[in-house]
Order: sequence, then structure tokens, then C-alpha cells
Amino acid sequence: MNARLLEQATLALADPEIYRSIQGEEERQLRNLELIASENYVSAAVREAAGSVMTNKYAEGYPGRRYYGGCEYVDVAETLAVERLKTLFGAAYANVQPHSGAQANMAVYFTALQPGDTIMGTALDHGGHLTHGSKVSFSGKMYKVVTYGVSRRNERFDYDEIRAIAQTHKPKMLVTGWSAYARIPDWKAFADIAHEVGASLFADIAHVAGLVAAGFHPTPVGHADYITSTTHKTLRGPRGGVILTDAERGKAIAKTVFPGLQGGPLMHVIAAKAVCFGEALKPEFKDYARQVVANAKRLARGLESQGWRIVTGGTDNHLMLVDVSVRGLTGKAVEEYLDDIGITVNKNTIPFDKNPPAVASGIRLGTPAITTRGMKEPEMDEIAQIMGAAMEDIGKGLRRSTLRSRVYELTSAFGVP
Ligand code: DSN
Repeated sequence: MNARLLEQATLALADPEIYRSIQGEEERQLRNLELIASENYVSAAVREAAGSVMTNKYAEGYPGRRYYGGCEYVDVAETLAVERLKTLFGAAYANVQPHSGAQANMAVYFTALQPGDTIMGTALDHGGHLTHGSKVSFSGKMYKVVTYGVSRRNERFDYDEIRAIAQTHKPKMLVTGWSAYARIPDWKAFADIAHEVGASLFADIAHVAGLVAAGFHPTPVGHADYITSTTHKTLRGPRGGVILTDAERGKAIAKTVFPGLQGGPLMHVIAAKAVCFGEALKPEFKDYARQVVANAKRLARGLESQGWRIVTGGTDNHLMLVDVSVRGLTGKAVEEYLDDIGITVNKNTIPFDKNPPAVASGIRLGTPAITTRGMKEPEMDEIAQIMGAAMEDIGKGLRRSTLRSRVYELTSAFGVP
């Protein structure tokens, strides 16, 4: 019996309810078309490291400076993770301990700001993230928040508008990086604006990190003072966060992460992050990232050719926002219909949305997961056709079973790692 089957058999006997829930999720991931822009499928090697015995080990501190004995092997894993990450992005300092992207962002704020300072981040409905100053997040509770968004003219950033807001409010930090912005940002323009008003520039590249690492998206390294990312989106690693900065700021970041915010690092996740960074350094990862972007462009064109409006008119990265309000639909209704035929997406507000987030006028689509399965341009055309037909069928429900079969036919032809 191979190791995976043996492990599954052990869990099935020890805890059949959890075993069944994991089996169900595994089947869902195989059967469904995963178009959530922030999700991906990790390799078996990443999964193995994340499920390894390193979960048993306490290792408060940093390699060579731990508060526990027996850290010689976890030190190897963390050092490899740090060095590979520095190489991947060309950064002087890397911290791989944050448990999540939100905690990485918190560490940046706690390092660079005092409570009550002003931060300037993108509004949530313009592609920002909760931790960039939303009032329901710690970031909106602890700091004064000024928001900026995209221009009404073309739904893209207008650097003169952003500069004017920064000059009026003089934030201590300009927050960039987006969960739903499909265009290339001008990192130098953001850095100039921030530095002109005495702010530091923070770039949260969680979404595009894999594309940046592979050279298919401009890097904020050299422009931003602090950079954070998650490791599980386009980077295709385990769930977690990382921070990049220069050597001087790195000393303060290290203290904020531990002991400031966290206790023991998740060494099994750090080992899996190291595996992910090793994979991202290989030439095959460039091919993957190139195809992610090509697939997104093709899918956007396919939907557009059927009369659906893509916010900003297309995409330069791995995601797109489809404005479904042009045909009187809501993001919520589209998400529900697509879920029912095996296509997983999320409803998403679009810039200047008239609907609240729980209803939304758009859906967000991304190609990282389906590209990992090996899908290419012909499959993007088929997905666009299926989605177009599905959205036409909302409120009628005449084509559900045919469309479900077409989705199943597609996913049956492409395995998952
Ligand atoms: N929740 C993530 C996303 O879906 O974009 C951002 O952290």
C-alpha cells in the first residue's frame, strides 16, 4: 500500500467523519471547475511537507536562535525557505513565519506605524483587501483611513488623482496590492507619491506573487519599502504569509513577527513554503505563469465576444471582473447558478457598485487553478461558452443538466496534482 493510501486508511479508521469530509472535498476539487482567483492546487510534494512530522515541533525564535532544543532540522527547513524566497524575489530580507497574509500585513503596520496614524489604501469595492483599512478589520479600527480607488473614466488607477489625495491627507503609509484589480500597477508612480508626502510604500502582492516571481508582472522590489504576500495563490504553495523588505527594516519586522505577534512558527507549513519556493525557482514555473496569463486573456476575450462586460475591458494578470449587471443579473445569482453546474467562482463588487457586497454586480474569475490542471486556450474557449450559456439560462433553468455535463466532461479530462 502506498503512503497516501496508508495515511487515508489510518484516518478513515480513526475519524470516519473527518475522513469523509476530506474525501468529499477531494472529489469536489477534482470534479469542479475552480475559477476562484485566489485558489490553486499544490503539488504532492508541498502537501507531503505540510502534512509532515514538523507539525510536532516548537521553534520559537529564528534559525540558530531558538527558545527550544532539538531545532536542528527545522532550522534547515526555515533557512532554505528564507534563502529561496530571497532569491525568488531578489529581496535582501525575507520572513517566512507569518501564519497568513493578514498577519503579515499586521506585522508591517505594527512595525511602521503607531495606532492612530493615517494609512491610505484602496477601497474594498475598487479591489482593495479587508486589511488595507476596511472598518470591519483591525486596520480600519487602529488607524485613520483614507481611501483611493480607480478612476470613473477607465476603471484604472489615475496617479494624478491618487497623488492629490495623498497630498491632502499626508498618510504615514500608502497601501497598494489588490484582490480584484486586473491591470498592471505603476510601482514607481506609487513609490514617488508615497515618498513625496513622507509615507512609506507597502505592497501586498498576495494575488500576483507567482507572476512576479516568474517575471510576468512587474516587481515592487526596489520601489516598495515593505512587501507581503500569501503563499497559496499564484505562487501555488501552502496557506501562509511572508514579508520582504530591506536588511535594516528586516530587523524590526523580525521582532514584530516574533515575539511581537506570534509564538511558535508552523514549521510544517514553513517546510512546505520552502518546497513551493523551490518549485517556483524552476523553469517549468515560468511556463505555468505564462500560461496563467494567456488563459486569463483568452477567457476574458471569450466572455467579451458573447457580450459580457469585463471591467477595464480585459486583464493583464491572472484574474478578471465580469460586470453581470449589464444584463440585469447580480453576482450572487450568477455564483449560485454556476455552483450548481460545477463551476466555482465568487461574487464580487465592481468599482462604483450599486449593490452591497453580499449581492454584488460582478463575479471574479481567475485561471491559476485550471492552469495547474493543464488547461489551455481551447479549454478557455469552452469555459467561456459554458459560462455564457449559463448566464443566459439564469431564471429559466432549462440548460442546467446539459451544462453540468459539459463541465464534467472538461474536468474529467484534466487531473489534479
Ligand atoms: N481572500 C482573498 C481573495 O480571495 O482574494 C484575499 O486574501
